[in-house]
Amino acid sequence: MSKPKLTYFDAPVSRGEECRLALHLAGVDFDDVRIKSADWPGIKAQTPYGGLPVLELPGKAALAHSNAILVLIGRRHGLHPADDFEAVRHEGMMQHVEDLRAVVSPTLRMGEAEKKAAREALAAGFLPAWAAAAEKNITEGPFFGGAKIHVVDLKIHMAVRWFNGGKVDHIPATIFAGYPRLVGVHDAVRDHPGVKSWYAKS
Ligand SMILES: N[C@@H](CCC(=O)N[C@@H](CS)C(=O)NCC(=O)O)C(=O)O
Repeated sequence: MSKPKLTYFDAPVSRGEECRLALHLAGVDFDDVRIKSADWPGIKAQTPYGGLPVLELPGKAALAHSNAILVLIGRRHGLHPADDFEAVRHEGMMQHVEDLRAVVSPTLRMGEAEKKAAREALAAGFLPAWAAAAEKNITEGPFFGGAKIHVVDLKIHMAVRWFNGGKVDHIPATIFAGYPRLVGVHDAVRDHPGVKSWYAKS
């Protein structure tokens, strides 16, 4: 292996896409390996913790867990704060996105009636509380830490994008509309030239 390799499912979403975006913004030439869901059972046991994404660097053991991967990319390429206090503030927000995924993802595997009830309950309680906490921690914008984009912003963007436009059944398309800083981070990432250039090529 001569260059970094990022392995994820064949979809432009979630933990894998935020790592792809980070590598792209960092200017890293990487192998973007996209696996088919049907191949996953044969690959799972070879990954460090049984999940994707996985980042492999030449000559090193495979790395896993999206936040750990993002922090490494961010530290090496100026996309994570050098100040240790501000870095942990960013990492706290990154964990907040993982908390959201941990609560919402199980509904993907539910039958229709159970899913509807679970998601309506999330829309009434957990999701507004999650958004309010995120909003409170975002500084003056447009990005989480101010004027500059960091890996945390990619993660926030991906989380908000998941719900935008009513893509998640039984969750209103406007679920985050009352949180202007949160929506502002999503929009600032969407409009960032480096992010646009990734979607122009993919
Ligand atoms: N904490 C891990 C979670 C990894 C994870 O659960 N990834 C999902 C895809 S987003 C996955 O691999 N699902 C298949 C499985 O768990 O078998 C991370 O942040 O990367």
